[in-house]
Amino acid sequence: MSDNSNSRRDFFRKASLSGLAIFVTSRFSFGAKPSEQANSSLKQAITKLSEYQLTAQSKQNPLQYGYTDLEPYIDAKTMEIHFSKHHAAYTKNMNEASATSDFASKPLFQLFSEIEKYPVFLKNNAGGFYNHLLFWTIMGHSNGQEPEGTLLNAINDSFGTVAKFKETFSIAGKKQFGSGWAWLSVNEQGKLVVSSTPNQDNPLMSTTEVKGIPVLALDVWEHAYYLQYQNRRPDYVDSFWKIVNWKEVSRRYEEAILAIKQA
Ligand code: MN3
Repeated sequence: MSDNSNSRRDFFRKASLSGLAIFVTSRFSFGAKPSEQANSSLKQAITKLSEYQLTAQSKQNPLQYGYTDLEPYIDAKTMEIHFSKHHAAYTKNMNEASATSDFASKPLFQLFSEIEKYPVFLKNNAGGFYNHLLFWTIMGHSNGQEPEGTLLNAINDSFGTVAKFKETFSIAGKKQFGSGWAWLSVNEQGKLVVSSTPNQDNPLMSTTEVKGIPVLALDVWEHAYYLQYQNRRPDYVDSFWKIVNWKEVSRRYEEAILAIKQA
């Protein structure tokens, strides 16, 4: 018998003597609760993503298209203000709030996964930084693209049809009360799920109910549509489908699925 099993046996004997046997045995028999296992596998999966290199000191990535390229669905002035003022401000605030902190060099996704430990100011601005960074990449000039390949299969699997998925996602965006976001994410079981969050929260945050790796996002803050659509948020949400960059959503989906399989 190895030293290891001797010490294990010794541990159980001592635990039993001290009246802890039932507690110890039940811990070993049942292990972590399913929800704890799910959260820890998601925490593992996010470390495999290319965006895990982002920190609270990261900067805006340049837009991969011009301010006019999303017209007529999103007007150039809205894009300009949204990118160069709103997103720039979240980025600057996050950079400044973390500059002299011990979490400046920690991965942003790690901060999100334990966001309750940090000030709300950081949560709001780091969320604003990341959510917009993702948002810009999943849009592009309209070219009549639709989901295809493994992403299409996954959408059909979770929602029945692409039309039903779009309806579910659109409702999430239209019904989000006040400022917030609609999301399509890959959850810890590798399934696609739709959700919405308030403010600059996102599905990577420990405080968010529906957790996952986001692959598609829609900003439903008024600053995202008010110049062109005023109070008509539903029209803005419906227009969004004309400018989704499904190639990038697919890339993000494949990466998320691989990360979850490796976790
Ligand atoms: Mn915004």
